[in-house]
Amino acid sequence: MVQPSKSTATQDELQSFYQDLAPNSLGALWTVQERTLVNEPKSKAVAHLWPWRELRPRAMKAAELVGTQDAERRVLMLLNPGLEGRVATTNSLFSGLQIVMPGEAARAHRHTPAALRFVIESQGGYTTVEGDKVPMRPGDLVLTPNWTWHDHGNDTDEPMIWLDGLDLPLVNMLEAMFYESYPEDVQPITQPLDSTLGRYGSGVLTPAWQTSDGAHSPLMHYPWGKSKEALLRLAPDAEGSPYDAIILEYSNPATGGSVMPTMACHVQLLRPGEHTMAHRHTSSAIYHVVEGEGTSVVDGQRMDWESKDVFCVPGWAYHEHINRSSSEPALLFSFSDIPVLRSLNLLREQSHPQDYQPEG
Ligand code: 1HN
Repeated sequence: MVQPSKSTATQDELQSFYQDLAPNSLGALWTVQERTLVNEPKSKAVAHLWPWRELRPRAMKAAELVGTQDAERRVLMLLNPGLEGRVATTNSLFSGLQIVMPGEAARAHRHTPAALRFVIESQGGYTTVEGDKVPMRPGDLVLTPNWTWHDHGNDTDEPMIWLDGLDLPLVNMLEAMFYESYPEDVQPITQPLDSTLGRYGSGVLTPAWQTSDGAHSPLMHYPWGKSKEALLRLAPDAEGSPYDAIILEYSNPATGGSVMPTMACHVQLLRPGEHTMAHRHTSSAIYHVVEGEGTSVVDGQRMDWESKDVFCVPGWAYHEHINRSSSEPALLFSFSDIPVLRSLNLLREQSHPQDYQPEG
C-alpha cells in the first residue's frame, strides 16, 4: 500500500531550501500549486464597453493630427482595462478602430497575425489583399489572413472607419510574429475587382478547377447585404440558440469551417424584446453593434449598448444579451478565438445554473 507521506523538515530547513532554488533557476511547484492549477479559468480581462460617441470623435481627432506617413496604421486601440500594459482587448484578441481619410492610403505590408475588418463608415474605399481590390461598404466583413499583403485606400470624399480584429496577442504569446513592408507604398492590382467574391461569393457553388489549401477562407469579402438578408429570412421562424438567438457563422465556402484558423466571425439577430439565456465558454469575443439597442450582462456587469458601440466578453465569463426594443431587431457582429480552443480540445461551454444572472 502506498500513501502520501508527511513532511519532516523544520521551518529553517525549508526556508534555506527555498532560498537556494531561485538563484539556480528552480522553483517548488507545490508552493504555487493553488494559483497554477486553478479549478477553472479566471480571465484578467474584464467586460468593457466602448461607446461609439466616445470613439468616433477621437478617431477623427487622430486623423486631424497624424498622417498615414507617420502612422503605418491609424488605429485607436481598444485596450482592456484589466490587461494594463498589454496590447490586447481580450487575452487572445486585439481590436481597434481604424480611420482612413479621403485621398489617403495605408501602406502595403504583411504580418503573421491574421486580421479582419468590419466596416462601420464608408462611401466606398477598399482594401487590396494579395492583388485583389476589395470594396468596403458599411457592414462588410473583409479578411486579410496571416501573411497576405494588404493595403487600404480611400478614394471617396468621406472618412472610412472600420473595426479591426487581430489575433495579435495570441501570436505574440506564441512568439510567432513576423512583419514585412511591401517594397512600394501600394501593391499592384492583379485580379479583377473583388475577384474572390466573384469566385466564392455564392457560398454553395465553388469553382471546381481551383483548390484551396483550407488554411483560411478563399473568400475575402462578405458583403453586409447577404449577411443581413440571411438573418432576416431566418428570424420569423427559426428557433435559434437559447444563448445567442439567431446566430450565423461566416464560413469558409471551401470547407464549411471558420474563416481563419485563429478567429471565427459571427453575426446574430436578437428579436424585439428577446432576452437570451446566460452561458460561458473558454473562448473570448469582441462584439460590434451593427443595428439596434440593448443590454448585455457580462460577469454580472450590465452594459447598455446602441448602434456602432463595441464591447468585449472575456473567456469563461457568463453573458446574456437583451434587445431592449419592442419593435426593432438588434444585430451584432462578433469575432472570437473559438477555432483555436476547438482545435486544441480546450473549448468548453457551460450554461448558467439559474439560466440568467441575478443582474440580468
Ligand atoms: C495592422 O497591420 C492593421 O493592416 C490594423 O490594417 C491593425 C493592429 C496591430 C498591429 C497591426 C492593418 C493592426 C495592425
